[in-house]
Amino acid sequence: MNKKTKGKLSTESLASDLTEEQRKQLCGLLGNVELTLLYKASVHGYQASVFHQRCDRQGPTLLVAYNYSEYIFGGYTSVDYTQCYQQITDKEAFLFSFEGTEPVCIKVKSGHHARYDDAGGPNFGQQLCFCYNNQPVVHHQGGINAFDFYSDTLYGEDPDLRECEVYKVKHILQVMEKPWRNVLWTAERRAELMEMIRNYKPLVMSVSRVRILMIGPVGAGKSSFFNSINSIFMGRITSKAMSGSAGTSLTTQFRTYPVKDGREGKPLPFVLCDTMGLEEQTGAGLDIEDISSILQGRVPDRYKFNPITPFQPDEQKASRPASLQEKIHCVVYVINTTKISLMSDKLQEKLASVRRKVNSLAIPQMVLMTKVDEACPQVEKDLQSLYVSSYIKSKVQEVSSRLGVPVSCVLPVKNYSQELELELNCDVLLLTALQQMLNFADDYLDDVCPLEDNPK
Ligand SMILES: Nc1nc2c(ncn2[C@@H]2O[C@H](COP(=O)(O)OP(=O)(O)O)[C@@H](O)[C@H]2O)c(=O)[nH]1
Ligand SMILES: [Mg+2]
Repeated sequence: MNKKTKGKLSTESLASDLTEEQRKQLCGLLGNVELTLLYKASVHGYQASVFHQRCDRQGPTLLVAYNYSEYIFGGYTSVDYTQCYQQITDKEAFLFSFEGTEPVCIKVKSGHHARYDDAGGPNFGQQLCFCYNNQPVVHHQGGINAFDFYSDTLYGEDPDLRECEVYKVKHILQVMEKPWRNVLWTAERRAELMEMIRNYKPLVMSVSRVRILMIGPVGAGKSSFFNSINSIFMGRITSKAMSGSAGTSLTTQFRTYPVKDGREGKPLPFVLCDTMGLEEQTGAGLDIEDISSILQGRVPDRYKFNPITPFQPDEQKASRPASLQEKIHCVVYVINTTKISLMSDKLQEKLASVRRKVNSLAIPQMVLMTKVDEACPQVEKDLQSLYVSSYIKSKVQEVSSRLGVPVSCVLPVKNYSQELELELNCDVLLLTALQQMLNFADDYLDDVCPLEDNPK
């Protein structure tokens, strides 16, 4: 193990056992953070009392344990240790274990019983108890199932610890001098964007409304984006598309959502198409063949996908190509900002195969980077700090390189999720993203225009 440490990591002369690379990987799970070593069992001892002396009331902490089988594993809790003798609810808690070079993250299920906060050693879900009985061991016990994990994959079933460290996790904001994109956060700008969207006319006459397809993992915020756009034009918060944080795909149907310009208003010139989530496993969630059928306009609204067999087009209909109006004119990958670093190879591969398909049909594509509020505490406080946050910028660059979409085609947004009222800054970002989608759809129509009978 590399014993070299960086100044940032240690207080007093405490040296971390993490390599620089491992520290970076762990920070990737946490956002833009700084780690400060509070407790190191080989120096301070494995007694729970010492652990509490050093780690109580320190805010969010990350525990990193090392066993003799070369496993590095542990957990994160966003809630202080206080010895209150209560079950701790912590929706942000997770366990991790290094598999190869990258840590695998196991999120807490509901957040309930994420820890039991007593005078004993640190524990996660009372399932995984570190420094158990003041000894250099980790103890795995059944009972509460706050986390789903196996002790063999997490730590090779070797309970003897050679080290146990607890780090204080501090979220930091790096502000840039100049915003890297200019946004006018004004009511005039919002009105102007709404007006441009209202008056938008697809470049080809046979297309009355452009069709925008949203693709992404479950929980990324696809349904919420539709709800947010719908809310803006309705002038109040709406939730027509079912949204939620359930583990498996809530949306199982292919839904096409037109948006009206107000309650009695005319339909707006676009349709947002919401798919079920893109699950990582093959044979679950949306399949590449299903996506291909959607792109080519063969899947009807409310078609219920079968995760086992791909969409089977109606024989008669399949014999004639779908009209331009029915096809998808712009593809939007919806990606949760907080999950970019955690994107699995499988998901990345699946997205790459979707992108190849989309490319082959010459459909423009962009990325909607959602949940910027959850990714950066400063942005949560003030959305206007979005484009001075170097962390958000780094996430835009990361998603751009992972998905192979230019940085200029990555649009960060905050969807409405729990708000009761519309908020100007949210609206400006959401409308800017939608405006870009319409422009892209135009690029596509412009391309296919000579092939159509009906150019304007
Ligand atoms: N804080 C925050 N929550 C969001 C955002 N977008 C979506 N959510 C929440 O994330 C969860 C999943 O969103 P949903 O739209 O159902 O995802 P879908 O599976 O892609 O359709 C819901 O609880 C939403 O309220 C966002 O930008 N910020
Ligand atoms: Mg959905």
